[in-house]
Amino acid sequence: MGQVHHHVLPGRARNPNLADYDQAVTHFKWEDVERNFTWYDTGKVNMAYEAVDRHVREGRGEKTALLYSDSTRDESYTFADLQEKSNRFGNVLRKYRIGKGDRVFLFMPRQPELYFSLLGILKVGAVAGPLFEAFMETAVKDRLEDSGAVALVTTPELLHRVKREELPELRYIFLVGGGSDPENYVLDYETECASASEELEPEWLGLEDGLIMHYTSGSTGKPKGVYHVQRAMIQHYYSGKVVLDLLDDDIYWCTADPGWVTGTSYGIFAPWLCGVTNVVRGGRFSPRDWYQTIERNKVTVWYSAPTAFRMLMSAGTESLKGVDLSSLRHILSVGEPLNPEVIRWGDKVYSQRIHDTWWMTETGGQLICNFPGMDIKPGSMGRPLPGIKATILDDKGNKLPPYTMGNLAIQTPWPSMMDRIWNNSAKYEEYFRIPGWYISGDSAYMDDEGYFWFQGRVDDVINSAGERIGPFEVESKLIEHPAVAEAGVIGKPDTLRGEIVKAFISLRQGYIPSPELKAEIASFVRSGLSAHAAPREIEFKDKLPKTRSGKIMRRVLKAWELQLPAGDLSTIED
Ligand code: 6R9
Repeated sequence: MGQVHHHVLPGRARNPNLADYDQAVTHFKWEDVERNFTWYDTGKVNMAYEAVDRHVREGRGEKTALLYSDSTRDESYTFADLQEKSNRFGNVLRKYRIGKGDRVFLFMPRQPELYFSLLGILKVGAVAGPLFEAFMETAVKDRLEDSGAVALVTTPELLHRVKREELPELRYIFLVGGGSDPENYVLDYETECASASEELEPEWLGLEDGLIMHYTSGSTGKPKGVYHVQRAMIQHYYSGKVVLDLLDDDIYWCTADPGWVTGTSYGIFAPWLCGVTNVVRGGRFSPRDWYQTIERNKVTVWYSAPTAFRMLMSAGTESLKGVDLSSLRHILSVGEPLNPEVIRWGDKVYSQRIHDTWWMTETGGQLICNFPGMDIKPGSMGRPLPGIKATILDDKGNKLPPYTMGNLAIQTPWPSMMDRIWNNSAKYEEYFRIPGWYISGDSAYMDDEGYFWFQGRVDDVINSAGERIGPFEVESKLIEHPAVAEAGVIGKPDTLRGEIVKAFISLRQGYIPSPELKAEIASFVRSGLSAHAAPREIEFKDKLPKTRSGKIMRRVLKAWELQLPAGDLSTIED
């Protein structure tokens, strides 16, 4: 482990910024990045202005900003179009007195209106909260309630999952795709936008004013609202340049949904701050469809995830027949460990390296990466971005030597670091319990050349197909089922998805274990919470291992599953 593989393929990186990594690190100053923004001179800050309006003002209004397609739509929008559409929705929000600091959520599938309305929200200084369309009732309610969202943009198909009567702070709903119920403050998005002005002066903000909230899972408690501020744009822009390697004529495709942080930081902000053409493909994953998306749009830079690459790999050469992928010059991955096997497969089928990047919802942007042009060690997440200091700490905060596994920690602060956990300062402070450091929750080691190697999570968070799943949220839903007395949820290793959700369940009296009951319980979670959180495997047990204080010991469940020794059982109940 740890040695450079010297058969590195010729890179097709075009951005010289990091040609000499050590030089770049030595001379790096965030202030040099800040000079690229208009607010550096004017003092007027607004992410949507920098990502859209400034391109229009600087003569790039007719450049294609968004190439959208799904099975029924095929549309293209310029930066000037984005400006007009987002101004209109911004004016709609102002008409209803929604503005600076208000939380406005989005709950809809990927489609152009999601992007227009998100930008409109930012234009008026409100904080955007994108929710993944697969969320069901409970997941939607928990997030809208905790954030105190005052308005929601959604579609008629998803509206029934929004429990209005339980959400007193939610005043307005904007429906994309028809329908309205003005008495109940359900308004038609199109009609409202059509009658609004296309001129709008953005709300001028400070770097510490709100930008976006993403709910994400930890090992305990409900999902946490990770709150980011305008300052994050410095990191989005910089990593767009040096990690995504974006240049003017690139056609960029990030496959992530804006419901996850990758779909906003790198599906919206980074590409548009860098002024490049951004491809969005709606609908479901299929290998053929994805390759055709690359071919049709002549995608040059492609950002995806290990599970997707593994699915493409297992689809075999059949899916590649007759498609021309020669436009691709830079491929990146995030979300889970990128297996060396996948990298070697990528070498063959794409004739280039897939570049792994490491970061989290909380970090707001990429921190440890394989940069274009650098020697890649398959299996390593890469090296810290210039401006970022990463290290490995023990639990007391002592730095550990190379090749020793410990807590992956980042020196604070950096521009896109989360500003707070909404409504939960105790949770926020847990990340910063060692002064001067952010403790990621991942374990890793560093080799003697400063490359970082991911080892796992230190907590019980499950990573299935790149999606972060909190066992607590799933357990809470499970015990709402009448048959379930107790439930403990773990991640079980899986070759395709990295991990799958596995639930151990003890049944209430009178219920008899059966395959049908398993299926029913799984579908209860699927329809109440979301498909990705539903257990793919259920095992019934007479009793679950618990501490004397009554906490289910997931660590013991995991040991059962992996047939490992269960470790210290001194706190177990009996
Ligand atoms: C951006 C995003 C964060 C967690 C993180 C880690 C895992 C992300 C990874 C990786 C191994 C990588 N993770 N990138 N593990 N190698 N390159 O994914 O955010 O959804 O918050 O997940 O994902 O465990 O802590 P998020």
